[in-house]
Amino acid sequence: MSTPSISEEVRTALAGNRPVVALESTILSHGLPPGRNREVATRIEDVVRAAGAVPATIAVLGGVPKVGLTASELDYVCDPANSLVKLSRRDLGAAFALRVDGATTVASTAALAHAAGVGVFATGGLGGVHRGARETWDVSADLDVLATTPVLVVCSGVKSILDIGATLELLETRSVPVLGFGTDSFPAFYRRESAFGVPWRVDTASDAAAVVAAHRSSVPGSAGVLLANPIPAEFEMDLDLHDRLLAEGLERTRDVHGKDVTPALLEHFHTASGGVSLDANEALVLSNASLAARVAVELCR
Ligand code: PSU
Ligand code: MN
Repeated sequence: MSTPSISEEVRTALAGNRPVVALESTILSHGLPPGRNREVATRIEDVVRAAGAVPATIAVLGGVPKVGLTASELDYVCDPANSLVKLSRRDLGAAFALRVDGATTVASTAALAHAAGVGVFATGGLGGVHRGARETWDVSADLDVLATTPVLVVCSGVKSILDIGATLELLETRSVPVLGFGTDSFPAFYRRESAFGVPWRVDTASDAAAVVAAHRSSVPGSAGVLLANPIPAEFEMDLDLHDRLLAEGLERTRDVHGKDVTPALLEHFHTASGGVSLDANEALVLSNASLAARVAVELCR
């Protein structure tokens, strides 16, 4: 991996062993609509700072992997006119060599964060095993990267557009610890609970940090950890609306393939919910960013 270009602020924080939280850019370029994405980008960074950590949003600009974006770089990433390419980890070499502008997914953000020395990462939802994966083989590279990259990913579980049970089975197979934050149920993004439990529950940021530290230092061959934080209760989506959007979304995206599947499903939720899903998405990302920052602070103690 070519060494990422790390912003001055992030570099200084890392050198001083101060907390840093990595943030992905695909949620900005492909997960939220133009305009709203730029507002959310600022709010996420503000929330991380308020909790005492330095935000490091990650993207590839002109073929250069950037860790920590300036305000004008965030403008660039959020402007649909620049048509950023969605980059998973496998796309990074091509993006560097061909000098592409691209947004990083959980998989590529985690890889670049680790290369830069950042061990905590906040996002909205993790990619996972898609429904129908038995036929399509559609399993997000996010899972593979978590299994091989020593980064803590804080998210609100996975969307029910995915096969949540299969996603949890794969995380078990790949030895990725899954911690529920203040919950015994694995969260389903827009909903606080799914039909599935979590193997471990933690109720404080310091307990989460203690588990991450023990996992990293004492479990041979260990890699990433998933901390699943339910959406704030006041933003949880109504169950009937959720189920209707899900059924419609799956139906309408039946002919979509590859990396276009997840953005197409997200787009359907946002356009068909009259903004409810956008508010939910923003609320959960901010909550995850805040929690990630608190855990990063604890890890630096
Ligand atoms: N799930 C969400 N919101 C998102 C994504 C997933 O609820 O924005 C994005 C993330 O960047 C994630 C990527 O890493 O989609 C997964 O894409 P795929 O399923 O193509 O691996
Ligand atoms: Mn896929």
